[in-house]
Amino acid sequence: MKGLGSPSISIRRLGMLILSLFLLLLSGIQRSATVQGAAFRQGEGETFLYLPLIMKEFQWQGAWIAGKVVDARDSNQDFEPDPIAGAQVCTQYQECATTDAKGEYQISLSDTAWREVTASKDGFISLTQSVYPLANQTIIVNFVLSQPLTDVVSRIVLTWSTTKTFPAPVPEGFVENDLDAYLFMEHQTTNQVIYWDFYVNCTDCPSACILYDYRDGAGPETIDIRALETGNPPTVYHYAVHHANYLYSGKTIPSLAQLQARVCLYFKDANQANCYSAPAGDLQLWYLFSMDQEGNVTIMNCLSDEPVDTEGGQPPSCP
Ligand SMILES: [Ca+2]
Ligand SMILES: [Ca+2]
Repeated sequence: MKGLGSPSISIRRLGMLILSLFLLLLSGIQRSATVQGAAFRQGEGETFLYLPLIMKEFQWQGAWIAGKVVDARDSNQDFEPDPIAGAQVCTQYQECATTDAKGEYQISLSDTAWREVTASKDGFISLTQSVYPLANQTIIVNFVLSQPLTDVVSRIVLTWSTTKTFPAPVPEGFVENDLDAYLFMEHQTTNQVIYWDFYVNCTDCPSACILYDYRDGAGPETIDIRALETGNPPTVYHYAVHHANYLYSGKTIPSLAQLQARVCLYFKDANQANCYSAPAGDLQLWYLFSMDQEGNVTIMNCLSDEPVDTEGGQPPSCP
């Protein structure tokens, strides 16, 4: 049926107008109410619009971002990162908190809009992370800060998230968040691999060492390349992150990306960090970069399922 004067068309238009107004209203009250169900029914010559509906009570109690700010180094060599007191942690809206003696902070928010959170402290390189706060919940955002490198060629800091954002339950008996940092040093007399089971003391180590290993939690696992090796054939460095129990669990535990695995790279005399997040995908090894003996870095940033060769020190490759 055509024609502007058609009564049934006008009623439908009226219905659509009411629906539009309702949706507009709904978008405005989304934060404070949950609305279920809306339905149309067309009778003889008439259109009924059934508006809703069930309004669930919602009590806004607040939203928080909290966490810990630590130093990437282990100055007192207790195999724990040193807390940083007096660091400023601020969102892009200047909602700020200062860390206490344990390096801990908490910011109270007035809404759940997306936040960029920056941690800074004099003498350290600032870092920023993005987060979606949740109503009536505390989202954990930890920071591992490094000073600009003066006596170390490169510092590689692996972290992951303690906030469980993956929907499926983790099967009993599996540690779902044990990530391990690996540094392969290729083409020496024999290849060498620095990792959790080859835990060299940084004071004694001339070229590279791992500062921490965390079996679960959120890291950090920090590897320092203290001096570039010389010699022929030249050394090639390769850095990768292994999801220790992923294959073992039949890939039923969350992936590297779901654990929000993140690596920040620091280089000597640079006053900023380059940070990378693990690519999405159901593979166990994240090969992030290689570096030659001159310090030239090639970002690989791929996932693979190859096993970690700690015996022969064969470095990873992209599929
Ligand atoms: Ca320490
Ligand atoms: Ca680990």
